[in-house]
Amino acid sequence: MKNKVIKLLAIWGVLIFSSLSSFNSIFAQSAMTNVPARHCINLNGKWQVIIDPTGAGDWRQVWQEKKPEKKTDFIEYSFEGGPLLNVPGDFNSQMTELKYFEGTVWYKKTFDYNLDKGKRLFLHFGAVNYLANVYLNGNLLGKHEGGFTPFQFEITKEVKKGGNTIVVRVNNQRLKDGIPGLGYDWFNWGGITRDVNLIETENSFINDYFIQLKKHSYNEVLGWVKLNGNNLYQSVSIKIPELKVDYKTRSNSEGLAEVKFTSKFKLWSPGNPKLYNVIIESETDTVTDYIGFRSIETRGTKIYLNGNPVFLKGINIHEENPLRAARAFSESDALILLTWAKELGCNMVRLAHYPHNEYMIRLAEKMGIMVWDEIPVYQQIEFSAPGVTDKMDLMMREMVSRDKNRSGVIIWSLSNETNTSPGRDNALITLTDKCRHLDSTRLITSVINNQDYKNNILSVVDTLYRHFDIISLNEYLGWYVPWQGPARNVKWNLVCKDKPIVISEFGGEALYGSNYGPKDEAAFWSEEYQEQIYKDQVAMFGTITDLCGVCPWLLADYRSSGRMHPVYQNGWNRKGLLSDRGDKKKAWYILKAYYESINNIY
Ligand code: GCB
Repeated sequence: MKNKVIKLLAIWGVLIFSSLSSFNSIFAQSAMTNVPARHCINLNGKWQVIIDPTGAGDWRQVWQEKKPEKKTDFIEYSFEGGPLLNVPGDFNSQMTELKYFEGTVWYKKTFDYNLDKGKRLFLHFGAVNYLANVYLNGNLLGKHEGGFTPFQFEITKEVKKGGNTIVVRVNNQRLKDGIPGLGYDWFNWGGITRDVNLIETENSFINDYFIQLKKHSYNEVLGWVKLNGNNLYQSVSIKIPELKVDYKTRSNSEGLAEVKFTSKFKLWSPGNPKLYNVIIESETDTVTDYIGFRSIETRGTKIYLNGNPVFLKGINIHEENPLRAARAFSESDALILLTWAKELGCNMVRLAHYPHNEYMIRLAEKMGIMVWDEIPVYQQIEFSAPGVTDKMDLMMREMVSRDKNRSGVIIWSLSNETNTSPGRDNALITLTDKCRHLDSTRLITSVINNQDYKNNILSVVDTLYRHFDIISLNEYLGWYVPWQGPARNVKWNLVCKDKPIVISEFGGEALYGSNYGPKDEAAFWSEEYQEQIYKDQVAMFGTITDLCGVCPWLLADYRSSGRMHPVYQNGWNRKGLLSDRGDKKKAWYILKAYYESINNIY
């Protein structure tokens, strides 16, 4: 068993390294786990910025911050006297000039520090969308690609006593070989969108750990602790005071310690979102977490939570607070979104289409809401472009690494609506296998939408789902695809009949307050039309035998520049059950009643 665990640990270590090194010469380090529990100095607040639509800052080398020495030194940039932006936060919603901006913004922040001898310092970003080049005191620390996952740099050697300057070149231009690629149906919020922290640690510290129930078990924890530093060979303990657990182990010469113990847990569930205070201790460091223990698995065509069949009453959510028309980033944003989800009767949220901020994940867990966590491998990804599969790999690792101790997270979703091709199949099958290696305890899926719908028969032609734990299907019957017969008579034709099915999207647009008018065209944007889609869909759900969950598109209207109808959309995707002001549309009540009618112990 010991060998097996060490092998698993080796997979984490080796694969993180190899995926990083293959597409970036100076790359960020993968972030340490559980940042909120560390000794952090927060760098949030006002940052000075230079807006750089032409990329002139690159050749002027603005990170060097040259200052004029004599009157005839004409240096054509300066952070001093320029605008300020809030961090965290997208830049588009903070200045009218930046509303549709997709390009470079340079950010600058100064800080004083006095690092005691023997301590280490890390600069940690919760997320920067999309490319970040990070400089400290005029020198490049490294780069990170990907807008929704954390990364860090160790700055122990670089940090100066007294004043230091961080400059970040943030670029949110769409890339053909980016993830997501050029086209996506959400707003491209750029900027330093999540918290920035300095994290001080001891020389040897607890870098990471995985403490979850072993697959299929309700009482056995199987995991590991990983130390970082000079002193890797240490005694390590896991304490759960409430359960009187005091498990002791030792790390090996690579700083890896196996964790394996049993206890009588009150299992986490939506009805009882029990979290335990867990103390992870080495000789040189202590990290405290709140961890839940639960089992999630499939057997045949059913999903089981803690051994009980569960129907996922889901809702899709974008990481956007519609009331501010801005990227969501705080615990209070998360509270608004998740309180709505609760009121709707949901027991799960699909955090579309990328990993949301950690407040959202942790609050959902606390509130008893299961989470579907996803990476932005979305629609037209260029699977064959050089480096793309490495980027997918890295994003999957960064998501799993951050959220793997959250019992609320039950699903890793690795893509949404990709077109069939051998390149795509290979890439997604490989990614699924790697994800399963990293974490065998959760369900893995990819969302597919390649269906044929003729004579009221819906045939799923994309059979990639054979490789996943659940079959996740998006269908827009009643909206993009007109009904071809009564909804309750739709026949579902699946090639693979031994897995649970979840409808991961359905819905239609409605402008709040728009009702059937004398003109026909108005019907398609009215609340009544959206309401009818929900009624028809609910009628159809009743006929799908292996249906284990539904997840409508989506909780609230959200910004999407491609939605250009000047009257009904005006830059918003209107498929929300709530308007951009939080008003409930008629369809809200249909879904709520449906969820209330489902006899589910969760
Ligand atoms: C989809 C996508 C989702 C879109 C939605 C829509 O299938 O997965 O991201 O925004 O349709 O509104 O059309």
